Amino acid sequence: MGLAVAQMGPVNLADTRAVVVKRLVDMLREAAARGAEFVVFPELALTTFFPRYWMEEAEAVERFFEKSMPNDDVQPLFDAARELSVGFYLGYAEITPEGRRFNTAVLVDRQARVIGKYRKIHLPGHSDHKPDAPFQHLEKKFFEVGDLGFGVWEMDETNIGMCLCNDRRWPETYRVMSLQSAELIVLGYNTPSHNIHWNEPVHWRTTTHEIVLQASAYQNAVWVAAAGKCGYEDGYHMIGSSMIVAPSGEIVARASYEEDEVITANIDLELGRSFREHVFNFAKHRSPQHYKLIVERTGAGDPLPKP
Ligand code: CDT
Repeated sequence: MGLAVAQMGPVNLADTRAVVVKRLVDMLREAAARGAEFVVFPELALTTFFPRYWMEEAEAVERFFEKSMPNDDVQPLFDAARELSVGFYLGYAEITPEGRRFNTAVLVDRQARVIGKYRKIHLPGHSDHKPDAPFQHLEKKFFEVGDLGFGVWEMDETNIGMCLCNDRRWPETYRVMSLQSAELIVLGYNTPSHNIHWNEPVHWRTTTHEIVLQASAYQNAVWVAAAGKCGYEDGYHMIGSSMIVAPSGEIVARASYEEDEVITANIDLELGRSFREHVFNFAKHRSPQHYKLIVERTGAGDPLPKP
């Protein structure tokens, strides 16, 4: 499978949807020219990472949310995908007809049909105003926890699962999808280089990103493709390091810059099968009777009584 990750440099508050979508179309064309059949774009790809700003919900909806997908602004991307016969994953802020708000991604096939939707489950940050923080992380204010679960869709005989940003740090995310026979897990992210919640060394933001993608690809025998939006958005820095990781846990392609950049790999889906048939033969080796706490407890508690 020809796979591309289209990393985005900054999207500033002043950038219009038209300008942003043109950048996405340019990268889709470059990816197709390099043999890609599927392109992964970032989380909230159409706008700046607006949860960093304190504002009322109504203002956020007006400026940053999409009422439908596709819509007139995004249609050029869907048209290019159909013309080039390239599928894609795209993250955006969704408002439903009932007024519910989600951090969403869609899976679009090579005929430009939306065949899957994912709504982000692990929402980081806070919902209150933190005037002393250098910026906000208001995903818990602007979005509801996703209500669609972690799905897997078959596209051109490949089983593709989706998640978004902070989801990638949680092992359950991948395992729920690998138990549905996912072969490729795709995700977009916006990771601020500074963690406003504690004094996390800046370089850990990138190393932890790498570690979770590599370990999760290996432990679940899947390919993982992660596309970031990065660089300085109106002065606020986010990490780059978009990448494609093999089921061996090895990074096979990685972005070098903090700007729009297409990386590609010809991925061998059979490689995942080898891991699934041997070390991670789930049917043969898993012992779910010993994993009950994972669904019974949310937070950590006391050790279990000893048998
Ligand atoms: N967008 C997103 O989910 N970002 C988080 C930052 C968490 S720090 C509050 C991430 O995990 O990259």
